[in-house]
Amino acid sequence: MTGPVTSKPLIEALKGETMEVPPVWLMRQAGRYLPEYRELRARARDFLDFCYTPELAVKATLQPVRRFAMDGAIIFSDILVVADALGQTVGFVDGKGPVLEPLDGAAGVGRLSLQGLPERLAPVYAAIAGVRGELPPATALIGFCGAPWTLATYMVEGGSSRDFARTKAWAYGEPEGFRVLIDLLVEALAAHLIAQVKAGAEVLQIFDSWAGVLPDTAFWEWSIKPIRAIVERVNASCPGVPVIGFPKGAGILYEPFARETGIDAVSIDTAVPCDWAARALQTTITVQGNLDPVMLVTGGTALEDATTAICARLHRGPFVFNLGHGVLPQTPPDNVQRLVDCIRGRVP
Ligand code: 1CP
Repeated sequence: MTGPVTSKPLIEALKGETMEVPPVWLMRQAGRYLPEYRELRARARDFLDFCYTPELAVKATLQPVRRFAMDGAIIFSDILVVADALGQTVGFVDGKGPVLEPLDGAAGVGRLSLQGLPERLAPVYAAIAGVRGELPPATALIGFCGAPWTLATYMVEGGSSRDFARTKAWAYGEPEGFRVLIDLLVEALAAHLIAQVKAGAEVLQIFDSWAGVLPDTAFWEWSIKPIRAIVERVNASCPGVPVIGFPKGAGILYEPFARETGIDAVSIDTAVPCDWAARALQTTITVQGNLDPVMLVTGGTALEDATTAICARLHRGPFVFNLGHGVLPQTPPDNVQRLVDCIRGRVP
């Protein structure tokens, strides 16, 4: 091939092309496992401040891209910035994770507002524009948000949860009240995704990290339907921008999720068998996934064998290499290099 790079492998794969070498990026590819990230993180007052300082967010986004020549750059931000922008009190406690003032039912939802959102999230959009200016020509910039259900769990529980009991009790016991929150989140998240594209994002991913805890009828109601509403809005405003959906833990419900939400690609978690994904999903949609993040901690021939096996099962159709969930903080960066080399056929 000659001439300048005119296309980006990640975008081609997401649009349905079967690639000779699968494009690769990793969920949570920026983060504590990188020494240069820890150095940058120490410069910000707290994690939200880090996300809202474009100069720092641009640098964090580009760190793994420069180190590993990833095919995708995911903007450094968090799913919880939208809760913050809606007016909820959000904090991040080192070693504990996110802490929010829990929403107390309808009254709490009534205090949230879409009004201040574009202004509060302006630094995220500034960071996206900044990254676009510095991105290698073959790398695609990925914007993202949490799905309404997943974001709602953090907003209602006040942080991470084991059983999601408060959120489920509300969704099961008073669905019309819970719907007011979900509908508000559909509006907020669609606006946030569209603004990210206007700022320079070329691909979008919707993280439904806790979709897998829902029984099937609730999964349709609170995962599939709200995501479909978001995808419809995004497609209308940003035609041609591919959207990836990640309903972690959805099991056999991956099939209706892929079919009914209108997404262009589906990210499969570690428990989804690649052979099944090739048959049930990849015939109609691009598949992304699904190396166990612990393999990336393990390294060695186990990592290479697992990587080769995933590629062998999914290379016949449109495929993007990724993990089944995010990079773990204890991951040796050299193992990430080894993974990328293995995918690109550079391991002897
Ligand atoms: O520096 C630090 O210690 C903060 C750790 C951290 C980081 C690096 C948090 C707090 N968020 C992030 C960045 C982040 N979060 C990114 C961009 C970086 C990248 O991918 O390279 C993205 C895409 C997210 C998305 C995110 N945040 C999700 C969805 C993906 C997933 O992991 O399932 C979720 C659920 C969150 C909430 C959140 N924010 C931070 C933490 C530790 C968590 C998870 C809490 C929990 O496990 O419940």
